[in-house]
Amino acid sequence: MNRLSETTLSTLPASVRKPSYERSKARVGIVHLGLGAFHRAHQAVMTERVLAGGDLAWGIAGVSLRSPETRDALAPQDGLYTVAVRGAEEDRFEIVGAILQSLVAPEDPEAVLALMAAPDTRIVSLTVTEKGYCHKPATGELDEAHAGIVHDLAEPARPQTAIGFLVEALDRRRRVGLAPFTVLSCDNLPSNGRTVAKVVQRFAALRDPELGAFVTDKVAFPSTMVDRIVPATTDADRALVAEALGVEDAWPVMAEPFSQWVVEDRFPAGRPAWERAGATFVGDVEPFELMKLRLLNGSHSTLAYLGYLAGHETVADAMAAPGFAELLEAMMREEITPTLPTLPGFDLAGYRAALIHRFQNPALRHRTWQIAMDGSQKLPQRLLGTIRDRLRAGQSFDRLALGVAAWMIYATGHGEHGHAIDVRDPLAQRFAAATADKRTAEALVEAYFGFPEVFGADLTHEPRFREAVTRALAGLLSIGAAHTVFEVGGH
Ligand code: CS2
Repeated sequence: MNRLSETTLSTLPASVRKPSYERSKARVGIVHLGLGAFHRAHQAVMTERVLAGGDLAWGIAGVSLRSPETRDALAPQDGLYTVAVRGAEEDRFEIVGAILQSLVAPEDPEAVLALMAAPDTRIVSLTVTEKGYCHKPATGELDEAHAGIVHDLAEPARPQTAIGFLVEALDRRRRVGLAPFTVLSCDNLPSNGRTVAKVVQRFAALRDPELGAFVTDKVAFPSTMVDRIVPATTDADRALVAEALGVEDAWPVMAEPFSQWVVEDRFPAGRPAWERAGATFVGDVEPFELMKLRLLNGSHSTLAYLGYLAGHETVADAMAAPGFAELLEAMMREEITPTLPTLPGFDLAGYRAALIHRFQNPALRHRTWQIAMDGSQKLPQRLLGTIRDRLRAGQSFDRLALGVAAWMIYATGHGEHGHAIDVRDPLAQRFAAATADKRTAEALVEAYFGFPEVFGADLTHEPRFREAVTRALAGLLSIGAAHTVFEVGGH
């Protein structure tokens, strides 16, 4: 079978959407760090619409900070790839051409820096996941002991971390009198613009106080709320795409039909008209971010840990089991919604109902194990912030505590019947060591409270938190996740 490329585009079925602009005339205006599936199914698709609208100044150069796999898949395809939009009833396919170049940072950091420092580059965007910010999740401060940060401070011209790349490129622009690019975080972090600003400004100041002042005074870091469910691609997905397209795509991406992007409109160096692609530009993104992180991601993580422990491979499988949908619905409505700022005119009940529906999408096959990754980085903004607000208001949070308790069991590395779990988390080894000989709920909670970088100094000293999590954990340890959800879900 032929490979997807510029030359095989004309052989695709007429129903497949293809780039409608002259790709050879497009220029790189955006350098994107973190060339994963999410970026390719979200920002790149919105940018594709801008290019199709005739503004060819906003092509993307995608940078992988670690592995060459995506570049190796895309290069023989002239950068083209498929987005398979998988709905409950039908699939739609689109070929995206917005990624004009792909680079692998460890192979040639200089090439990445040169592109970031080029006059045409006006935005550097990021999807590097929570841990890519090298911050302390509980406080948002730069983790100055992080191995990558230590390296990048010692060798600024050959950075390894996204933070090191941003600061070195900004410094190069400053030295030649070029205006800085706008830094656009597209990760699921609270106030992601402010979070990245804080770590970048601190890193720059550690390198040189003048550079620190420049970054603080001159660089814009708009916040964004990003949303689209994009499971990791499997070989079965590749086969599905090959069958539908009649050509092979080494790395297509799978996505749900829903896509949302709310962006703070602060781009001193200019920006694409992403609103033409459905993005919403607002003065203050934070209420949207909080809503999405707490309702969607908070439920997603709860579902992932409980669902995994109960033996469900995918989100849709868990949603079909007794009690899960009811548990999430009640958790969102009773425990999370009252903590959210009001968004005038926004239909929160409709948003919650849509989330349940999205999680039920049977075509996506989103693995609970995938969402369970990096819990130590995700829990603070997904569940713990909400719990803090509930505590402050003197309100109960039993379902949120159940999510935290399920994570505590998951992160020990041992599932319900003693089977080993492949825990992916920067703190995985430390969690395993700290919980190794702990059998009771009390002992486990005590072990996890030794991680203030996750729980902060406050929650570990909060008796109501300890009590609620210990109770949830004791329940899970005695009757298991499936029964607990069945009972709590109100059956
Ligand atoms: C998920 C998110 O993997 C995860 O942790 O909760 O990636 C989720 O699918 C997206 O945030 C949806 O926008």
